[in-house]
Amino acid sequence: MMEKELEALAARALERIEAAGSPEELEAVRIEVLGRKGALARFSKQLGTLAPEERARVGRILNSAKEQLERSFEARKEAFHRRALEQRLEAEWFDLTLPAPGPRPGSLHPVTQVQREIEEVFLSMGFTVLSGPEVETEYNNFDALNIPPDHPARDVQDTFWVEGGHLLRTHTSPVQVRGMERLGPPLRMIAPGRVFRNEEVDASHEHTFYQLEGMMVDREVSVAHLVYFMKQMLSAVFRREVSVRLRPGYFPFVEPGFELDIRCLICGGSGCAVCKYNGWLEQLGCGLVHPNVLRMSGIDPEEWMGFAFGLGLTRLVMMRYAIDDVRLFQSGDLRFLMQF
Ligand code: FA5
Repeated sequence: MMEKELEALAARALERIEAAGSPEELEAVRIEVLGRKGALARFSKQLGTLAPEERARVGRILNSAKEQLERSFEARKEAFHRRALEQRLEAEWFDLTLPAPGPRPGSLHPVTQVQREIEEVFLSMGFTVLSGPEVETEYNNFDALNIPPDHPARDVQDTFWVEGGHLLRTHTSPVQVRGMERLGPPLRMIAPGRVFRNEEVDASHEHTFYQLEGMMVDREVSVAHLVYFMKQMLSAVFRREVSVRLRPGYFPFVEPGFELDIRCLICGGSGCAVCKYNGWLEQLGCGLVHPNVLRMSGIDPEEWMGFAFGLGLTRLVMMRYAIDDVRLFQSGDLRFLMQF
């Protein structure tokens, strides 16, 4: 009687082990049949009610059923394990013989990239690229540029002074002075570089930023030349024809002096947040070189004339890539830098 039940139970359990679709299902069957409170355990408890010789016989049957079930349970479990491993190997396959990807190549800083583009444009038009030191003399930064000693630009608030009367250049214009003295007239030069001002830092003002200076000295130089070269440069940077306008602007080293604006590239001139709703964006200071400046560098203003400009390179890069915070440039933040 018990024997038959046992055989039926073992047969059913075997079927369920074979049919289990997942390790979880399999485990549920195991607990139900082989667990401490499972079906087989209940049978062993009943063994006590049998006569001694019956007990021994049914006991043997019970043990062999238990062993058989345990074996098929282990086999099934092993099969699940193997299948999972195979799936993982399939999914995570990789070719050991492929060369390693290596470190991600770096890229040039966006200011350097735009600087180099502008250098290419001017080199192709016969200009020389010059550089000057970041620690300058007061003479080159101010006096030789016709900036009188009482001019507000010399104010301690704007200038970082260095021991011995030197200073961190506040603009790239002192390279004009170096250029005139080194090259002599006629000359065409540009000078990109880092400049420093003792200013309160905010989204559009840095204490350290980049400018790009330019100068041309020849026998006949007019504002038309100036506008032509500015349009060449700005059209190259923005990769389209740009409209420019001149407004009067005061810089002691040029006469007449101008602020040059371009028609807003975002709204095309109709007014938007970027151009503060006036349709134009300020780009640079420029003008015809003041006769005093030529004279101080040993060039006769009766014979020669020139134009000069000073571009806020950092601001230009901001406009080109629609970057709204100048502080990002020197943040060293790779999330920013990796975009270029
Ligand atoms: C000058 O520095 C003149 N040397 C430019 C010049 C050269 C005029 C030759 C005429 C002939 P200004 O101080 O305006 O001018 O600065 C030029 C540009 O530098 C500004 O238009 C602006 O784009 C940028 N600039 C000025 N201050 C900051 C700052 N704190 N942070 C970022 N950019 C600045």
